[in-house]
Amino acid sequence: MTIYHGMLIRLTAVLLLLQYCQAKTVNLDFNVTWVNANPDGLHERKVVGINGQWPLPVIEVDKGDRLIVNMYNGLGDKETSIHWHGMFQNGTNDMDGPSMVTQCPVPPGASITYNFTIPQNGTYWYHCHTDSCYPDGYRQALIVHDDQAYFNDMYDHELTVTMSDWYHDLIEDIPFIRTENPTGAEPVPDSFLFNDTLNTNIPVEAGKTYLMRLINIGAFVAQYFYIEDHTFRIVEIDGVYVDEQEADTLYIAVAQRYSILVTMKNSTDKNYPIVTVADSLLLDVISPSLQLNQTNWLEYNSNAAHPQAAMKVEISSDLVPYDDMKLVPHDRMELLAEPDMTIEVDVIMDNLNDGAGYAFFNNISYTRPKVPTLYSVLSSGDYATTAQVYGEYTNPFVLGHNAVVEVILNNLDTGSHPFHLHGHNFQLVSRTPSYGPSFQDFADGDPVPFNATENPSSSFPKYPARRDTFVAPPQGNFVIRFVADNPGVWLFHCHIDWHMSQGLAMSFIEAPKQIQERLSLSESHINICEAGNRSYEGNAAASTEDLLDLTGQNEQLPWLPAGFTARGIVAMVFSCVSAFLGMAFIAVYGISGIQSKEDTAAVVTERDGL
Ligand SMILES: *[C@@H]1O[C@H](CO)[C@@H](O)[C@H](O)[C@H]1NC(C)=O
Ligand SMILES: *[C@@H]1O[C@H](CO)[C@@H](O)[C@H](O)[C@H]1NC(C)=O
Ligand SMILES: *[C@@H]1O[C@H](CO)[C@@H](O)[C@H](O)[C@H]1NC(C)=O
Ligand SMILES: *[C@@H]1O[C@H](CO)[C@@H](O)[C@H](O)[C@H]1NC(C)=O
Ligand SMILES: *[C@@H]1O[C@H](CO)[C@@H](O)[C@H](O)[C@H]1NC(C)=O
Ligand SMILES: *[C@@H]1O[C@H](CO)[C@@H](O)[C@H](O)[C@H]1NC(C)=O
Ligand SMILES: *[C@@H]1O[C@H](CO)[C@@H](O)[C@H](O)[C@H]1NC(C)=O
Ligand SMILES: *[C@@H]1O[C@H](CO)[C@@H](O)[C@H](O)[C@H]1NC(C)=O
Ligand SMILES: *[C@@H]1O[C@H](CO)[C@@H](O)[C@H](O)[C@H]1NC(C)=O
Ligand SMILES: CC(=O)N[C@H]1CO[C@H](CO)[C@@H](O)[C@@H]1O
Ligand SMILES: [Cu+2]
Repeated sequence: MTIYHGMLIRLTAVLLLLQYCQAKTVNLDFNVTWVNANPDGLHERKVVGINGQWPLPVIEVDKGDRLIVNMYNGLGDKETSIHWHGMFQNGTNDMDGPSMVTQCPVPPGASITYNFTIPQNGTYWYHCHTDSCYPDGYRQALIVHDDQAYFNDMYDHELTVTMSDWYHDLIEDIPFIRTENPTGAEPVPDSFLFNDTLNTNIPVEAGKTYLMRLINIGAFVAQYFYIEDHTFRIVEIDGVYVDEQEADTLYIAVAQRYSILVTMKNSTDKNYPIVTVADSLLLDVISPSLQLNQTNWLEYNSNAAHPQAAMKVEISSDLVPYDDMKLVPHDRMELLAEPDMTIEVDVIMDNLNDGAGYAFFNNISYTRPKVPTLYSVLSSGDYATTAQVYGEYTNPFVLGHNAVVEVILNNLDTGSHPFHLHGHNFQLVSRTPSYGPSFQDFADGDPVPFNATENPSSSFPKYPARRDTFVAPPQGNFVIRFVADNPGVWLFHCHIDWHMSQGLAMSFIEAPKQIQERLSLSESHINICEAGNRSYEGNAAASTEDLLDLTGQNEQLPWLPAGFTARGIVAMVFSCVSAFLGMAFIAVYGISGIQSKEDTAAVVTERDGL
């Protein structure tokens, strides 16, 4: 018994040592500055570069490594920060990156050091998380290699491919939240990129199997993905290994990742289109010059033709993507127990009294606090478990340590939204409607909130798929579960950056007492706040005297007086604006958002006539 025990201890020690020896530290210096780029060949523009380069460096680490990124903000005119999308940051919540949530934004001329270990594996990405900065190019893949992945001996080569939407203007120069756009019509991208360029040839060897890591690093538009005459096997979603599952088409919303195994044909007489098609249902106006579909190639033979894709005709009926809810995690983690806490949220888009369009969880449009929420946790002592401290407009929910948390999300909006939770992946336990051609039909009827009688937990999957970004269908709903086993302040938000800027976010303050035990505010983090004249202590209103007094907190604007409708605002705005010749575009922009819900064809016609 004792001998056995002793051996066990020694064995464990050796194993730990092995793991420790293998893990390394990856040190990176990021000097963030503006550079020029022209990825679609249509327009050169200013983009956020790192060390003078764009596309940005792909970060590759091994499971268990420590990543240290020393970032200097050399932009001169913009604050910034980095979020490591999908990283749990277990014990390092202050390295998560969202401004005014876990840190102050880094002002021009200041630096921050991100320093954390990566005990996970799979496909991730990093992006700016201050205001709307990542669509300006500040986003790239982060790959965590794993020498124990179950599919390691099932492929010969590995590839990483990103896809994204792309704007020709700086985000700050694109009008969006404004009276003239009461419906919140999202700016339509100018193009869609494939690995930050277009017309890519991916040279492949006949007969070999490739692990392709696909990442939508876009700001807005989801993309369908398929390869002509090839099927593939899905083996990972958002860092979670799944049992291999054959599929031919994927729907990849912004922030989502898929790893697939693609086995090449034996013949080398042809090259095959890799097709991405932007989900046009998300777009209010589609200009005739916007190329929704892109052809890139699996290049078996550089001398053979590179044919354009013969597109599947109707997206909704022909391009039926694989339903991510059907995937089974390879670790067979079972459905979590009945929740200790259930959070039910309604998603709506509406106007506030400036007439502009905003987005809401339960009537609250997320508004930055005056102190980063994590710092409020660290400076509020026993009050940390009281949600009120974090202010009404961060939409805070305090989660008990190790509680099973269920989020029921009712999407009362006619658009679909990809929701992301920081610090966790979560189980996908229910979604209505389920994937398929009818997904979009829901947009036409009334919203369907979650109904527990019709979808009891006994109908939930035994081994639910897990991921960190999940699409809520138009006017449908979803239910997710996770364990609050990662003390920290974690944002839950729509990953469409436009909607995020409209306030579609809320805060989970997970196990605040345990946060206080594990973390303290470092000198370097305080310096960053001071450099930007921000408070780093007290409640959301920066009060340190009475933590329950939120006087002076940042608030959303008041609601419109009853009786005002978006349609009324458009009419009003249109009559004012039409007096100004050069501004006609803006009026059409706003109006088209409304009409598109009824008749997209009419919008296009109207635009053509302009
Ligand atoms: C960052 O890059 C800019 C432009 O190349 C250079 O002027 C600046 O000195 C660099 N700063 C740091 C801290 O490396
Ligand atoms: C990174 O964090 C580890 C663990 O807290 C610490 O030992 C190390 O000094 C840090 N490195 C830097 C460069 O901050
Ligand atoms: C995609 O771009 C990244 C960064 O430029 C590069 O490292 C990677 O090899 C590219 N992928 C393919 C398939 O060419
Ligand atoms: C390619 O050839 C190998 C070896 O002959 C065979 O096992 C495989 O099935 C072939 N693949 C295809 C797609 O025909
Ligand atoms: C690709 O999209 C463009 C418009 O975005 C369309 O005109 C073209 O017909 C599409 N190509 C195919 C092959 O369907
Ligand atoms: C949002 O406000 C509306 C109108 O005041 C009210 O009917 C509704 O119950 C509110 N919803 C929530 C979830 O608080
Ligand atoms: C939920 O579904 C049950 C069974 O179909 C129905 O009787 C009930 O009215 C529904 N509840 C709501 C709130 O719609
Ligand atoms: C965080 O670490 C604790 C152990 O310290 C572990 O129990 C928990 O599962 C981890 N949570 C996540 C999300 O990594
Ligand atoms: C911070 O405040 C001081 C004094 O009020 C002012 O001089 C300085 O310009 C401010 N700095 C920033 C970055 O706003
Ligand atoms: C977070 C995560 O996905 N971890 C996985 C890493 O890889 C091992 C196997 O090597 C899996 O069991 C984990 O689930
Ligand atoms: Cu959204």
